[in-house]
Amino acid sequence: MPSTLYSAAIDLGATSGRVILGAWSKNQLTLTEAHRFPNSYRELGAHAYWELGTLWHEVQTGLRKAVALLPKGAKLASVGVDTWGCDHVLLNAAGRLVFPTHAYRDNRTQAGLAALAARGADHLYAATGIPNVFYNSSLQLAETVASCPAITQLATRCLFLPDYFNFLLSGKMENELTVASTSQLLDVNAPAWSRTALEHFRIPPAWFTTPVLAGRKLGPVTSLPELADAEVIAVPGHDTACAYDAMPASPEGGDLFLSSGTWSLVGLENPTPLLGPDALAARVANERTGAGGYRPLTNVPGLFLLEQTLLEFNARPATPKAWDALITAAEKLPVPALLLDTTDAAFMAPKSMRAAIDAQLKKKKSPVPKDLPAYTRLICDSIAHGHANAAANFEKMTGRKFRRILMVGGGSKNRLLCQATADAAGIPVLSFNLEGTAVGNLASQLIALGAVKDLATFRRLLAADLKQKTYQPRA
Ligand code: LFR
Repeated sequence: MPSTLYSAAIDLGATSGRVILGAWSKNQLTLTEAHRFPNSYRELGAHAYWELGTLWHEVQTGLRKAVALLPKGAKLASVGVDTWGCDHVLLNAAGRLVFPTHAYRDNRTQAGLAALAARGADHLYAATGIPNVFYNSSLQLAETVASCPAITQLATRCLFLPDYFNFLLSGKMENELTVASTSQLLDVNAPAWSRTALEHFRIPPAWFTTPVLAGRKLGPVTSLPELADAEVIAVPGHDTACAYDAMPASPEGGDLFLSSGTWSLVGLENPTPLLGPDALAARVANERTGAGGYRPLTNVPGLFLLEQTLLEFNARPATPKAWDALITAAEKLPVPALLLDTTDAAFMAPKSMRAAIDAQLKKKKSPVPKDLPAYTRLICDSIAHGHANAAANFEKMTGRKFRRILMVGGGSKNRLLCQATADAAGIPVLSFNLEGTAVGNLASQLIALGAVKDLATFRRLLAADLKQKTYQPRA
């Protein structure tokens, strides 16, 4: 093994993507951002779609830039891909796309969701450990089959987005476990597909193969000649699984995990799933870890609210200094008398987030914020309240008292949100200055390459030189 091992993490988020070069030397990981690019879905007619051609172009650009960053004579050992959950492609045996790729915020699943609510679908929760949520792949695929029945003849495979990028890179089609577990189609008790769910949603079982655990080597990169020596490794394909892997949690289990981006994923690691009426009521999603364990979490609406609101202000911050000024101004404002119900369906994909927020406040006869700092304050406090609720539910369900909340992701840089979370939850928040998803992605590659023994070892080594900031709860 060379003294420095180079791997690239391709990390695609719903609002931005990046390719990060990781250098592993003397048990230390150094990250260099090779490429960063915006991402968004586009509307066509009444629906919302991802532009996969653009994403693939950016991935290739990023990988070429990563190779250009290597010291003379060095080679990229491996690449891995993680993305947001739930979204997928349908392919034929030749790997041709046979259906456009909808974005999970498309409202095409609303009717299916209402039908599930009307019939009561607890048996689906018992089977899959995933609550009924509008973005689940189950509802999306059911809508695809219902609106386009010929698809069952055309498609032979369903790949989730990380699986599809792995396929574009390596030519191998595999379903990886962590992203498969976001679908509501996986058996909660096995690394296998759920007959109950597939039958319920009328989805052809032949579209899936038994999910592989993270770390599976898929073979060399076949689509970019300059990367022919690099191995494609199926890392935890779900970005949230990668973010959780990157958290230096104490092995005793006293930590709650919070990955804060467009969504806030509040949860824990557990050897078994959390099921039953309390878990269902708290919308606990029993997603899987790369190694096959469980990370029960609640998906709390996150910084999408702020990102979308900012788009409506010309005065939105463009530099770190301007961001700091906005947060400082928001911090000086009093705690809002009334917080937002961030789970309002009107906030999921509004034409105008500001108008949606104002409408909810007006309905409650509460004044609307007067400027951007006031919106920022209201949104951050409301998201933090969602974090605290989720934390309280997990304490009730597990009978455990959590000592700390570990936080990674874009929100960990937002001190207003970190402090508000500590205040609302009543326990310290430790925020890490860390590209969590990319780090978890790279960790899986390093373990697969034999450079690191296992995840516990990686976390221990990572924690040794990690910068962190602690926010103590205030009364
Ligand atoms: C975060 C995330 C969440 C998932 C949501 C939709 O990026 O992956 O975990 O619930 O996106 O897929």
